[in-house]
Amino acid sequence: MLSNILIIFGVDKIRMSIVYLQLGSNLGDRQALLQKALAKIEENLGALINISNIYESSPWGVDEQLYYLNQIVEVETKYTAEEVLVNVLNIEILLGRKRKKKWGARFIDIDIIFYDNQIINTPTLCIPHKYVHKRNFVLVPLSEIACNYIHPVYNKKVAVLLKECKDSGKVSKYGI
Ligand code: PH2
Ligand code: MG
Ligand code: MG
Repeated sequence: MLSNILIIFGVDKIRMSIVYLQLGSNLGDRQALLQKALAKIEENLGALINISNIYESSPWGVDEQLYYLNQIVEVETKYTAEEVLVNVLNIEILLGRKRKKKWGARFIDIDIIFYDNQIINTPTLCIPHKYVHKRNFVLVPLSEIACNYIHPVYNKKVAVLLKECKDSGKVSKYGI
């Protein structure tokens, strides 16, 4: 009875969170894989609030790999950060990802960049992503849709992190 009353007055409203995800692909039909990943994210996690352009980027931190396509998406979700992680790992598997070695070439990679303004450090989860501030291929698309977002560890806006980033990797809009 009490729970019915609470529902009528909207007290049961689910608290939604904002999560920024980074998509990357450097194998197969890269653009189609990003598109499929977006569809699965919307189906399994929640509404896509903002989607950056697709960028092509030189491989960061690895030698002799093909160029990546990268994109950032902002998602409104009812899931916790841990649940989002489980979900995106499942989507990666669904889209053909096989984990062989760290930073190996991949059909699809989906990384959690920010989750609200939370700082999480567990053996399985590091939020914000630990290399956000060091990677042009993340900061360039991210600054398109979240330039004023404040990185909760460095206390700096994404736009400032991009300006200060020393990464010399190439990042250019794809398909234009
Ligand atoms: N992902 C990596 C390693 N290097 N380089 C680019 N340009 N884009 C990526 O998505 C990427 C990378 C590990 O996840
Ligand atoms: Mg990654
Ligand atoms: Mg990953």
